[in-house]
Amino acid sequence: FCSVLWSLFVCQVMYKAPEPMGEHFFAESFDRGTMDGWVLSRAKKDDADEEIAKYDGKWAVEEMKDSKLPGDMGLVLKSRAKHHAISSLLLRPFTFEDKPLIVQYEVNFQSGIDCGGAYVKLLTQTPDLDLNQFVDKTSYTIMFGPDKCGEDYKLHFIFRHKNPKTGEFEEKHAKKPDADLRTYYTDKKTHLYTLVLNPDNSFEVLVDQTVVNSGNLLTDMTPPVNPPAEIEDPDDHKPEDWDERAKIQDPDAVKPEDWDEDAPAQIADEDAVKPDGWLDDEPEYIGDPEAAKPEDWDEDMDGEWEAPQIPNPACETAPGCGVWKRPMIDNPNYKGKWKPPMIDNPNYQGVWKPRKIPNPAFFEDLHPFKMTPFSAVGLELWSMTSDIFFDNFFITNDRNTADRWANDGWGLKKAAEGAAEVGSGSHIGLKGTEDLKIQNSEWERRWNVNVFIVCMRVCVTAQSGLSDADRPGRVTFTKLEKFSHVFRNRFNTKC
Ligand SMILES: [Ca+2]
Repeated sequence: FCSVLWSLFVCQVMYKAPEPMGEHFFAESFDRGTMDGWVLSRAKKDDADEEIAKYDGKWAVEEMKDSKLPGDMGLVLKSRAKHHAISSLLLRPFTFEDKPLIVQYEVNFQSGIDCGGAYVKLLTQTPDLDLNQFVDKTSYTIMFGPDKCGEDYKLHFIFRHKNPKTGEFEEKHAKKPDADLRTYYTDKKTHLYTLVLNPDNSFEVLVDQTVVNSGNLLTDMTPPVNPPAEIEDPDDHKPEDWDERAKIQDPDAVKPEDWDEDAPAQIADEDAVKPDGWLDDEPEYIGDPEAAKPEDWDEDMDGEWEAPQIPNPACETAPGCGVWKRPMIDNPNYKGKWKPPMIDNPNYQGVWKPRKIPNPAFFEDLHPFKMTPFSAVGLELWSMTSDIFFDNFFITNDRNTADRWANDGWGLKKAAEGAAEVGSGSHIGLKGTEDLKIQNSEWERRWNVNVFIVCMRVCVTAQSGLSDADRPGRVTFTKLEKFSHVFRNRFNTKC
């Protein structure tokens, strides 16, 4: 029993690196603790100031700052305000044929993220691809992943489409996800980013195995993969006599004879009567009788002194003072300037538009999934915040294989981080949130049970090792095995 307890204690810090199972083109857990297989760019950026032109940002393979899984290493972007570029060749180039592409990796913004990217580039297989010279201009087939600056939260999915007519490449951007992405950048938890491209041109972008964006390469990219079949003729110009006036003044209308254009808009109200008590002889304002001429007033210099004007106190109780005037009212006979009425223009030709002509640049590519093969995965990033943690890169053409890798890597990490606490998915406002919560709880439970089972096995191994030559030792093994079996059944787990 004591050894079981001891094993439990030891096993709480055990970690098992994920192993790729099934067909894959790239799998990297960094758990060997080295950057073997990764190439640091030694290039310089063309269009940058000298002091920041070099790709000299630092990378390290290390555990997360507050790792809950000792031994679980990742690739960490270590420098602020520097260009970083690192890449690694795939096991073999990925060619787009009749199977999907699934790209998956984890990001943890350990120190938050002010302004910086954490996206991957899948580098196009070209004869001159040199990972030592990986720069921003290096050809990529797909760019995918999070990017944030200020309050602009992005989750890129961009692919470079080859124009079948000209052979030139053009970036096609997926529409912005509807989901609120902020949590993924701010909660300092490890999030799993997955891109799924299918041979039928459909795509999905997932975070933590929940779809946040989806669509079709033919209909949901900007600019569209295929240009319009017709365009407006740039050589067509509006004729000078083109009549775009929908309404005109009636040329046959005549001003009625009784139309008086001179009648004023307002007239004095002849029905008005001067109110009783109106003081015709009292002015509205009088000189202030209490005012006195200042002693230093010089009539030669200042002119004749006059008392300042104040409202006439005699008017305070009267309806008015001074000359009474009739109030003005609207003139019922007012007509104003005569204008002919508007009628439909019999010569109206509509709003002019240039004529349509066949688009000389037109082409139709119905299989944009068949992108240019890629042979390396790279991170080419600038960030104002360091400590971006990357882990468990995986590229495959089999969804189940990707899910298994995710379960063994991100799933374990998620459970260990305690992120199963309903958390990360609960405020992203997505349909799958409940599923995610259940899944996370399941992970937490399975992780705990797995830890226990591993402990049991360690214990059993120790016991059987001690009793190789002693059959009673086998009895101990059987008891522990039985306990393990019962425990597994109690928790209804397959592990
Ligand atoms: Ca790892």
